[in-house]
Amino acid sequence: MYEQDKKYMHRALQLALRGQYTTRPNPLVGAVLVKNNQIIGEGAHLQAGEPHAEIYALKQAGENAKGSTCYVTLEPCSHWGRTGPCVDALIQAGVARVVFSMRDPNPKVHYQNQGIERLKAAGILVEQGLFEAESRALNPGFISYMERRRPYVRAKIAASLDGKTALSNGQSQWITGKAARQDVQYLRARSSVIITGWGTIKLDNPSLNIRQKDWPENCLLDKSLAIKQPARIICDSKYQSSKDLKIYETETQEGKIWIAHANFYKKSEPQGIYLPNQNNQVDLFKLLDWCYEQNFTDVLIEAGNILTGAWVQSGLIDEYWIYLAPCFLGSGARDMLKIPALEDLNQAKRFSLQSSELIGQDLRLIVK
Ligand code: AOF
Ligand code: ZN
Repeated sequence: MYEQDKKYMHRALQLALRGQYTTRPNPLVGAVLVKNNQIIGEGAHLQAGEPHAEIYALKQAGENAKGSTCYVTLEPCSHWGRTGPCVDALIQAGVARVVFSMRDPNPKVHYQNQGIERLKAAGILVEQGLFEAESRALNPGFISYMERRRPYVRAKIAASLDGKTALSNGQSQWITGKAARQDVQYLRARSSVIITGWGTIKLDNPSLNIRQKDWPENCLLDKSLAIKQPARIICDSKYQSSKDLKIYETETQEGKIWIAHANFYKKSEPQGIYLPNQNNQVDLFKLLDWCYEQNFTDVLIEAGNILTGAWVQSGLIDEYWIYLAPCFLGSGARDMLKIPALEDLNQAKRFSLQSSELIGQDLRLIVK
C-alpha cells in the first residue's frame, strides 16, 4: 500500500508544479483521486481566486469520488477565502481517505486543527507527512510569508570564473550564455517582485520582465495560462530615475514599478516608497516589510555589486543563485560584491551548496 501511496503523492507533486508561474501569492498544490488503484481525478491550483487542487480533481471524478482516496500535497483548507473549504467538498463527495504531505502554515487553516478534525468526524481516514519535505520545497515563499511573516529572498548573480560581473567600464552584456539567461526568466517568473538598483537601470537599461513568447515549447508551463509578471522595485535613494527607461515600457497593473528612496522632497510621489535609514539610503529591512504588506511571497534581487552587497550585509538573503560563465574578466573588472574585507578567515560566512547544474555552458550554483 505504501508504495502506491508514494506513487500517487509523487504524481500530486508533479501536478502542483503546473501552477508555479501563476498561483502567487497562493501555494503550489496538486491533488490526485484514486479508486481501485486507478486515478479518477487530478487537479492543481493554478491561480489565486480559482478553485483549489482538490476541487478540480473532485470535478473530474464526479460521482465516482465516493469511497476514493485523495492524495494532496497540502493540508486541505477549512476556511472561506476566495473559494470555499476543500474539507467540506471532500466530505460531501464521500471521499474515504485523505493523505496529505504538509500542514498548511496559513493560521486560518491550521487553527485548532479544525480541517483535520472535521474530516475525521465525518469518518474519513486522515494521514499526513508523506513527501512533506518535497512539498515544502515547492513553496518556500508561501511558507516564509506565513511562518516568518516575510517573503523568501533570493539573489541572482551572473559572473565570470574569476568572480567578476562587468568590465571596469560597466559592460556586462553578456557574460553568461543564452540558456542561463532563459533560466533567469524562469526564476523571475517564480518571483513576486524583482528588486534592482538605480545603478543597474542607468547602466544596462534592462526590462526586467518575463518574455513568455520567447519561452521554449518544452518548458513546464501550461501554455494556456498567462504568466504573472513580477512587480519591480528600483532602489534609488536620491530618486533620480526618470520615466524614459525601458523598464517602464513593460509596466502592467500587476507588473508595477516602484521607486524605493530616501529623498524627503519626493515623499509624496505616488510610485515612490519612502523608507530612509540613518545614512539616507533605502532601509532594506523596512523594504522587506513593505514587500510583505504587499502580499509578496518571493523576492528576487537582481542588482549590481553595491546594492547586492548591502543585501548580503543585511543578512536577509535566504538563497543565492550564482551563474558562473567559463571565462575570466581580469583584474580591474567589477567584483561580484562590494562588502567589507575580512580580517580573518573565521569571519567568512559559510553557505551550504544546494545544487550545481550545468545550464548551457554556464554553471548554476544554488547556495543557502
Ligand atoms: C487547499 N488546496 O489547492 C490550495 C490551498 O484565497 P483562497 O480561497 O484561494 O485560499 C488560499 C489559501 O488556501 C492559501 O493561503 C492556503 O492556505 C490554502 N491553499 N488549500 O486545500 C489548494 N491552494
Ligand atoms: Zn482548499
